[in-house]
Amino acid sequence: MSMGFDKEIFKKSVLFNMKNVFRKTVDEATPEQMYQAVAYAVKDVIIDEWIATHKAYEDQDVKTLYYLSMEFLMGRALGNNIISIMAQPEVKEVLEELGFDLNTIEDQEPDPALGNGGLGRLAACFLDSLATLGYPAYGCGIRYRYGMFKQKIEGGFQVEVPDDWLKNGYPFELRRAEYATEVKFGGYVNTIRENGRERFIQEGYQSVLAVPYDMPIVGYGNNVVNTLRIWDAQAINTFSLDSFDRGDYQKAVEQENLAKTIVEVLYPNDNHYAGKELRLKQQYFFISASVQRAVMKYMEKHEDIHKFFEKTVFQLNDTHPTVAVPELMRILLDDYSLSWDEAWEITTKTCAYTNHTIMSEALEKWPIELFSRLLPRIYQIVEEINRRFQQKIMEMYPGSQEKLRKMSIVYDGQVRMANLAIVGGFSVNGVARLHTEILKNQELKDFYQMMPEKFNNKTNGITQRRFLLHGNPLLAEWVTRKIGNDWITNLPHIHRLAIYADDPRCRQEFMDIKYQNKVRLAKYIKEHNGIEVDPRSMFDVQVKRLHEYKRQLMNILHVMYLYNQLKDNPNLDMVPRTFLFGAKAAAGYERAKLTIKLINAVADVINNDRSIGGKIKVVFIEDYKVSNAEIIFATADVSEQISTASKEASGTGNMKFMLNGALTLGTMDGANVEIVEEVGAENAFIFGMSSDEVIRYENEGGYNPMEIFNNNYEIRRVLMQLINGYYSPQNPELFRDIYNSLLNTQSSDRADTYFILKDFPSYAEAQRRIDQAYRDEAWWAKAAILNVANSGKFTSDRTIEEYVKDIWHLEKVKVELEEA
Ligand code: GL4
Repeated sequence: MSMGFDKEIFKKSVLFNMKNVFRKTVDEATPEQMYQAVAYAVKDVIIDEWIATHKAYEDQDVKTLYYLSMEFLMGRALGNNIISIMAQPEVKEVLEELGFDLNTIEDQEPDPALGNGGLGRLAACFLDSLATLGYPAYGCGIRYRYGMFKQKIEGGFQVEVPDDWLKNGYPFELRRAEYATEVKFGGYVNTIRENGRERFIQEGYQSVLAVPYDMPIVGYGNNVVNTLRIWDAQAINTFSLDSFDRGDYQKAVEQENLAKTIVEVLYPNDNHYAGKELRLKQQYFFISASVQRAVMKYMEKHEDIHKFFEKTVFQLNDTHPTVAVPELMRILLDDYSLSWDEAWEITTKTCAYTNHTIMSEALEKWPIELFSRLLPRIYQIVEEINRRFQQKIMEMYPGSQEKLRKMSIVYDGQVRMANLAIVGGFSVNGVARLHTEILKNQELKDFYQMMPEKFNNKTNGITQRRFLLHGNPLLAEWVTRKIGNDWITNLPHIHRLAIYADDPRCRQEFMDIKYQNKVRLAKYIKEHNGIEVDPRSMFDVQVKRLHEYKRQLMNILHVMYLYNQLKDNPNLDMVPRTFLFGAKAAAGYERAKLTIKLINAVADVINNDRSIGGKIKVVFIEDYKVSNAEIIFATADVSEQISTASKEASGTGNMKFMLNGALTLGTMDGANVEIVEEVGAENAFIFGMSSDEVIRYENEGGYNPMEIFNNNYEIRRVLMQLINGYYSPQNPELFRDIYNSLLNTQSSDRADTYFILKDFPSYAEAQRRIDQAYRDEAWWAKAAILNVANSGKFTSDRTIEEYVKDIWHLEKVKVELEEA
């Protein structure tokens, strides 16, 4: 129990909020109202720590991290906040006394889903770790009116439903109108002479008012509360327009519309750039507001803008926030009248960039026409950054058009954001060892050769507080009973579990907990999808965004192949298995959506075939999101991490599965490499081509999937079933596009771009090894426990400590609460 937490005061606070917000007593309250009242009561506890934290930061004049990100996939806050203030047992009791169940109350909260997948969830894990470790940090992002769409499955197809997460108000957020900031778009740049210098001013622009909403990020048991600041857009009051523009009705209406649309919706693309103008507006909107505020905050307490970088660091979460580089330059040049060299030194000592993908379709490149029209002054600055950088290239590589072509920031009519991020900062990092090596030796080779000192690796991590302590309470209690509870803030200590891996009783306890968790998920699936699953079967799980490179298709093709074997031989000796899928496809990604339909079509046929004796079940879990992820990870026996080697920068789901005792079935890709290194190859199932082999085929050619099709009967049979109506009798042509993607060369693309057929035989073979291994219960339990025991490296606490040491250079702060 936390020192400051008083059960009776808390109870009164719940009753007070119920009355004050809903004019109700607890007996009349719905679970949703109870959730709100409890959330307000928890916020009330947090607020004092929040104030104390910011006072400590001010008193100690700390260096502050601004983690700039278009996405924060937070998941529900209530349960985690209760855990972080160490009041879970007491809150549970209070609720029981009032006639409510804590889990039911937690389930009332909408998932704030202001992110797509791994990249946004990583940002959320980082905020948790920063607060728990006591580092001064802000997350800065956008308060999307609609977050990630909700997924419904209708007739096997994905249907996107808007996510109206703010419908009932969000109790944990705080509107901070006093920090509202103006952001300007469009118009033109004028120069005036002032004290013998040229000054640049933007005129004829439209502007919006950025209004911040703050959410508390509660450190675990340490009184530290950091802030996630997400910006809302509001129309600028017509009366505050320039006198020239006053009464310009047209302009007022346009500004109103701009404000309305700018934060309307999160773009639902993962690892894909759509090039929409509104997206660039979103980027500049939250970056300009965040950077302006960071500078103002610094200047409140400091005299000398030249030392800005000593107290501030901006981490750019992928290239989406890269306009921070020219925006900071603009403020230093135009508002603080610094020289170019002074401004450049400050900017490049403040900004650092993380690369999260090598997928070429994710590379952000804005047409000059669009960029300069929307951000005229920013574009001027980018051009000048580019001019000076090209000069540097020419000094180092005289006459090399090749180097200019590859590294220029403005080139071929486009502004290349990755190049700008690399040039405008002091650090470039990848997110797993293999990924960073690929950046250095392939994708960003020229930059690495020119500025090797900037490059470094920071292997991703996840927070054990959400993905074990909150998500898997049975296992968390078991671990604590065995080894004590310091794994909660020091995950490597979980290695002490290793000795229990050899104890038959512990193995049994562990597998019993897995079973209980399967029962919990089975109940969820029954309630939400109406499908029965057998908790005694092996759970083989692939949950992540749907993307061709992640190869959900290979997984379902293998299920089809297994089913064929069972049909040939109904007595086939195999361990009963439930294949679970969960994935959202970007709304415009047709092939990904068709893959969802295929999974559901296969599920329909197999789940209704009594002749196979229930040996295979296939379940597509609707609306995969952080809150159901927590209960899915807890159930898994097999963790499917089967991306084409070199394509998955890191993956983080892989770590969440490992922490919950699933064995990895994976390629040597992303962080899988390091997972296998920690747990030992004998406790994982590795298959497929290496990234070197994949890259060699990509560069030199020589892969022909048709050869495999012609020579492998089993594969041919499965592929034919895609086009002969086996799974779509009403419309045999339905899956033609998937069939074509594997076999036919389309325009520029090689057939089977992601080497599904190439890796299929070794994948099927690894699946056979799993079937065999699972029969040895003792062995399996041991390997599962060893996965948990060796997951210590993959805490985001470790990742954050590495960022702090190598990039951010922050100091830990202690927050003491005054006695009430
Ligand atoms: C991603 C990568 O695809 C994923 O491998 C990685 O774990 C994650 C966080 O670093 O970033 N990049 C993009 S884009 N979306 C992701 O999830």
